[in-house]
Amino acid sequence: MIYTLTLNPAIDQLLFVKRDVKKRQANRIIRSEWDCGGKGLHVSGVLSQFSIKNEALGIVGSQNRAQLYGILSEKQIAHDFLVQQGERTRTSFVIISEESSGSIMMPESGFAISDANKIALLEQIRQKVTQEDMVVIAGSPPPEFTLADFETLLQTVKATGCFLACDLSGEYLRLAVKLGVDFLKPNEHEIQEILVEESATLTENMRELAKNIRYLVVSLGQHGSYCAHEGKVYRVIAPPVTEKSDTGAGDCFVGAFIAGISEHLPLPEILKRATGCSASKVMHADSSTFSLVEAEILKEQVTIIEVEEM
Ligand code: TA6
Repeated sequence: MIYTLTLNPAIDQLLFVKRDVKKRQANRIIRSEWDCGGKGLHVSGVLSQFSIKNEALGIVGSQNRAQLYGILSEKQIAHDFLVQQGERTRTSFVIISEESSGSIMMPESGFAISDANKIALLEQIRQKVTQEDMVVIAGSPPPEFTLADFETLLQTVKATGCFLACDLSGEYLRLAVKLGVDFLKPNEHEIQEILVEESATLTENMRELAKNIRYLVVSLGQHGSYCAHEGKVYRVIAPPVTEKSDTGAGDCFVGAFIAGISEHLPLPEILKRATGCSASKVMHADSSTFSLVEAEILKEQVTIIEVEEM
């Protein structure tokens, strides 16, 4: 089983505008849609599209639980959330302009998890997760979820002996590196937090970090990614696509990558599939839609080159 853990889920409110948002004028919303948000939920959505059994875990607020569950059932995402009474799962506003590509994402911070739910989450992990499972922890933790809380969480997951994948940033990313995990996917900015040797190149740094992280991917947006695994570093060049919204593209990559590992595919195939899926996602306006058919075609346009150090 693959469990995704989203400590701070969201409901994305997609706000479509005609032109790019500008100050001192009415930026009229021409339509608005809802989508699930929070990185672990998107990973779950991708796994479900690949028909890979998974369950989304995390903590949701009671107030808008029905709305979130409705979106999840449309996307066939199975879940076993803990519910915090009297709270509301945060909204993440995503502005998409018809005039230009890209999106503007503005997530609310979410509610603080109660001590009782922190304990219940650890208990749920101890009861559910076994050595054969994979756990994907993705997205920003909510307010007041301290680094010490996060360390307890990571140690609890690690104690099960499962495959642990993380998509984190800042001090949580640094902690994941320190404790050692099986998969990490910082982007080109987030990786700056964990460089071992600042004067060395990115790929030299990745080689060093990958001694402790089985699969280390650094995503470069439309330019593709680097991946370090078993002493080798690969440069992955993504196919050019017409971008509608980049929101959720990284999560789509992670979901497809984890799907590939769980199916024991060779690494070049995993990288091609994940890159094809995220390129397809970018062509769609919402936060989670991608097409398996488009991804199959785009996958064939992905180039992978092994990087040799000078
Ligand atoms: O990566 C896209 C996304 O999952 C959005 O759907 C949005 O809700 C946001 O990221 C949440 O990111 P955060 O880092 O705050 O967990």
